[in-house]
Amino acid sequence: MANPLQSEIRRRLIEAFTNAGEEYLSGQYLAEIAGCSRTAIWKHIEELRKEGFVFDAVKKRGYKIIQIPEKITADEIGLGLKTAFIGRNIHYEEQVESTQKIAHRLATDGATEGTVVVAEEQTIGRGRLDRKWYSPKYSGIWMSIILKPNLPMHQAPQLTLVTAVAVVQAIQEVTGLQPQIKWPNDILIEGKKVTGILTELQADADRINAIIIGIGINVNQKQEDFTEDILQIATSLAIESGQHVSRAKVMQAVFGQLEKLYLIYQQNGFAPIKLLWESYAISIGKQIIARTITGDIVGKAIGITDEGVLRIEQNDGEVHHVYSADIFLKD
Ligand code: BTX
Repeated sequence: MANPLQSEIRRRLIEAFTNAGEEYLSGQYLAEIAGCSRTAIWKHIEELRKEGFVFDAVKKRGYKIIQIPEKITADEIGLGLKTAFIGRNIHYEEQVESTQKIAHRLATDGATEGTVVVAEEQTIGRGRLDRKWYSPKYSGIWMSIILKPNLPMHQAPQLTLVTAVAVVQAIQEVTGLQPQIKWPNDILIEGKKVTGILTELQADADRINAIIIGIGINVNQKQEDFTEDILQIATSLAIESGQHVSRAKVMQAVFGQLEKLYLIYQQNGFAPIKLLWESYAISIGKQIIARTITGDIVGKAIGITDEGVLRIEQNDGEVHHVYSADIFLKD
């Protein structure tokens, strides 16, 4: 169904079902709004069924979508999406090495701001410092969002914090859970990691061409799905909420929250984001160990600077600024 006419019919169908809510739509009506025959509508509905959409079809009333597929499809993400640009252009793949890699290529080729690369599975999903990010099939959200902000390079790390706030709010919105942030990029529930964020830059000289924000969210894994090495430190939204969670809904919520915060950030700067970030931060006010590449810094996390840099006060009162580290809470 690659040709543009077919895609347009499909887009109109999805839009009609989005607007219809609980109502049934007749084949005749769908044919009219999509500008094709009823037979063509029927074929499109069969295609959607094959992709996992479940329709209720009632004689003389028409069709209603009652279940959306386990797979994430670009159409499913489009169904009900309210953003202006984030997630409007979805590049979907079944299996990739890393969505970051594809997003970098698309950004170089001129992809528009807000383009998202999403995959059902990553074989070489990566974290910071080339660490591994487990990204098993169909159970999480593995995606990279391309942003093109007009920012000096040193402010780019702030976008990791903007994203962390957006993900916390999206998880709250969809599941009612109350995640917390561990500086700079971990999102935890009950002390266990549910999300990692990896921000990468494309820049020449002092100009940012694009920022690629990689977000990995554990959604429907069960406890036994985690490998031995992360069993004790990882969790998923399903484990914490006790129910299956729609990945598409979480993605839509992330797009919505991120777009809102990104616009606030561009108009009003980092100050309002900083306040929100600190309200969700787990480590502020606590004794921590910051493991940096040059050694450990031990002290009290007293906040972040306007650049998003962590401030740690040592026992002798000296305040350190930490740009990159892994944080451990001292109990
Ligand atoms: P990080 O370096 O802070 O975290 C990596 C560490 O987290 C690993 O060393 C491991 O201990 C633990 N870990 C690995 N996989 C998981 C998991 N699924 N759940 C919980 N803990 C885990 C975090 O880096 C940044 C992760 C970004 C992932 C996204 S997914 C889409 C995009 N593509 C890609 O390759 N990376 C990003």
